[in-house]
Amino acid sequence: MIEISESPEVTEARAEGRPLVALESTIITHGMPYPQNIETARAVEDAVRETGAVPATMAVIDGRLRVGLDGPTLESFAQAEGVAKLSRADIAACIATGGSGATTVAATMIAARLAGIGVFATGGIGGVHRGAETSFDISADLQELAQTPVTVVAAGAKALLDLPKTYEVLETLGVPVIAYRSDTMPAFWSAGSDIPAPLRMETPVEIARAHAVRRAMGLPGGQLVANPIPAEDQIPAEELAPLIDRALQEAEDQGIAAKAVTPFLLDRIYHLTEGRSLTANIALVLNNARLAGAIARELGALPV
Ligand code: PSU
Repeated sequence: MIEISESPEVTEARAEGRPLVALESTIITHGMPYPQNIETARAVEDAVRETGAVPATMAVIDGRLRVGLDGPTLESFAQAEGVAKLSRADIAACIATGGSGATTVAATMIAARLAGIGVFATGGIGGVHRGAETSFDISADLQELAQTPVTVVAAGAKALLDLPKTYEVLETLGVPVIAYRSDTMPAFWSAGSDIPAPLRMETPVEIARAHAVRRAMGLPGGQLVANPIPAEDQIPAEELAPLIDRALQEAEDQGIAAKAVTPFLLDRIYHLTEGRSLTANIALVLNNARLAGAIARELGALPV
């Protein structure tokens, strides 16, 4: 029913018992402009390899779930226009109809579970959009964290969202939110915020153990590891706030809705910060890839 094709690198890693880290593809097709998207995708894969783990970038291509993309496929994805953005609601339909698409956090978690991969690195998860009390726009990423047993390493939720409401929803859904070496929640492009961290951990092995204990207890769902952007790469929240407000106003004026909202806002903030948001986004994804690799290694070393 469902064909899963693994890259030779992923197959070899399995044969050698090496840890795997899942990576998403929507960040490539919808999150960053070309050519920075492909440069980042390659650099993120290399950052995972440097930890001794092996990257598995996920996508659906011609009705097949791809676990690990080769260089030419990654490049064609990075250059393609109008690629579908797949989430829980449409990934099965895409596979069934022989289609292609990039995987969001939610869809990558589903793919990782199918492939038996426990750790996944991205930039920032989706969450509760500002004004959700009238638009009802809440990312499917939050529900996925409640259901699918994958540890997601991100710089928190994207700061263009309503962060307090996003963390309220995660609490309601019973998702462990672990800030890495921080007492406050990171805010994507900024290292901290005034939101207290629900949980704090200091080492990859603690995070791996928490993943394993949830599995042993039969608790459904994953964990969110919120890894602050390195201080030297961050953009202060006060500086970003008026630019985020402006981008949100433009989205409203232009009637941008549903799946188009996040890519529109990221692109507008990129232009309004004259490219600095992208530089920060790249730095934080690389930072997350390194932490995810370390967690995957620890998870692989734990007794099953
Ligand atoms: N991280 C980034 N940039 C991105 C994303 C994550 O640094 O573009 C993507 C992920 O695929 C995430 C999606 O699932 O943004 C959120 O989209 P939405 O708000 O429409 O659920």
